[in-house]
Amino acid sequence: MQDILTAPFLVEMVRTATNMYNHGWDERNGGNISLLLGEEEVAEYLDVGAVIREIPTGFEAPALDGKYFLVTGTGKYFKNIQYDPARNLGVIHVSDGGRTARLLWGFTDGGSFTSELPAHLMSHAARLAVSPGNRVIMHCHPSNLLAMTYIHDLDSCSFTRTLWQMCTECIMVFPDGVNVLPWMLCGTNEIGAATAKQMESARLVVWAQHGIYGAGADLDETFGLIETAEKAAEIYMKIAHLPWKNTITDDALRQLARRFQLTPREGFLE
Ligand code: 2HA
Ligand code: ZN
Repeated sequence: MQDILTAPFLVEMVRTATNMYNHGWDERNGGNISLLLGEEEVAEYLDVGAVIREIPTGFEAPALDGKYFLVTGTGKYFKNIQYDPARNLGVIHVSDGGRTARLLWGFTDGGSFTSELPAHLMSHAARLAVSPGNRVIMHCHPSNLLAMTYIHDLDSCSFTRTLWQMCTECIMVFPDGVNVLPWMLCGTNEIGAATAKQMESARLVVWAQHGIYGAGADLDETFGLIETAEKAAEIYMKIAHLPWKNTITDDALRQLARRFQLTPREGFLE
């Protein structure tokens, strides 16, 4: 059996969490990540039958029964993941129709998976249904996206159009746009179900006055998705209070879509 600390998925997780912390997206214990792993991949590093503990999830996720995830821990600081991955991360095997998480590795201080596991697992199920290559759900608190939810209309169409107008790359990176949820109590099955519902039509879901969820095929892609949306929000926050002389018009956005053969979210352009 190889040392899991050398596994490419673990190395990439540590690098990504560190990078997110360095971007200021994950203060204190803010943020959480889950990465879907293949059984063969896990079996190279762990005995999949050796269960350390069983942790009840408090919800059902039948579509994910039998699946393995590398997840961040509840109350753990992204800042510290790089110094002690085994304490701050865990590998879980979802069983019992999603009701139980079998801990196979990690959370060495007796800890548990992220408090946002419902939103993560329900979002994985929603994204896998529309995009079978999806592996990552990522949540964090980027300042400009958060700031924008205090001053911008929370309608998903209008929020998306503003982001698309803030830099030319945006419509290419997230042609499906962003969906916005109003403020809701976090850590609950309710916000999990609401997030998963929004994940059916977009890979980015903003939680007003809280943060953002992103979904993607790998950690790099998902990081890049959030990075691009946050960059657009940063530009918006720099100019929102100034008179605008120019913008990227809907016609320009359509030209981009044609040139790069993308289908912008239906009904989001006028
Ligand atoms: O505690 O970000 O949403 C981690 C969070 C909760
Ligand atoms: Zn959060």
